[in-house]
Amino acid sequence: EAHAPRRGSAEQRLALVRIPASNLDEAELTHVEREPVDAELADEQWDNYCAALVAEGWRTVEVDSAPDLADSVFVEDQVVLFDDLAVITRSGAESRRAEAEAVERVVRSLRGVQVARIDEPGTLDGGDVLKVGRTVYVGSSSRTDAEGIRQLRELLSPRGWTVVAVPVTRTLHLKGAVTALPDGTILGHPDLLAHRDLFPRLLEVPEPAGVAVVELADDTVLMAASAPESAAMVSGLGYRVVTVDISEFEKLEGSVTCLSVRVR
Ligand code: CIR
Repeated sequence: EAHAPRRGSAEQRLALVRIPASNLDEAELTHVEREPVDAELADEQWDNYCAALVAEGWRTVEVDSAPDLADSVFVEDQVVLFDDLAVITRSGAESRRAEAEAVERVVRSLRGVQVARIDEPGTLDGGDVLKVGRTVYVGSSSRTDAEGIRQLRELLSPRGWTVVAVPVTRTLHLKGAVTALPDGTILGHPDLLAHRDLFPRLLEVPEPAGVAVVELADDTVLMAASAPESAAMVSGLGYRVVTVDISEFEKLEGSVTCLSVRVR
């Protein structure tokens, strides 16, 4: 249970995380071939990921472990925050639906957070949701369907967000193809992105893994060690770039974004 200061106050920089499951090596795979996962290394990389958040001034809040839910470490897919509204998702992969319950419990313990849900039959994964200013890009993917997008739009339109749906065909999730820098510049990779014209101010990064950045502060982002040229490019734009090695999670189609949910 976490007790956060009032929302909007400067101290509240919480990140939800969830320790890797014992059967992590059974995680869902869609676009990549299965490779052996080193469970011990995965745990170490997860610890380092959490330590990097803490070092940058975030407080990590652990969702109760789910030893049998292989993909539970990818907590980002289960909930998305829009100001004071937390939207609990309904996973596109049936094997992942049971992850939501414990995530919802933690979110409900956060002060000042209102909870809504994507309901059956809609599906939506947090990995398909990219917020840039008051625009919410939502991937229409193998995980997020039209009904999920419709429900999200219905929740967000009255709250002053614009939901822009983006067909996703080449990656599992939208955020496998694009994320954004703190200044709103979209980072994308030409091989992964099918509809670049939907995005204003798009910068192409040299490596596929380089599209994923987590905003840690106005001037700081977190990136994967597997994308050194992209990290150098972002660093050249005047950002501090913190890198973490997440090789074991990348084998399972995870990226830096999906290992936490940032609550501001
Ligand atoms: C899955 O297929 O659901 C997981 N193996 C990977 C989820 C990655 N999530 C994300 O990028 N948001």
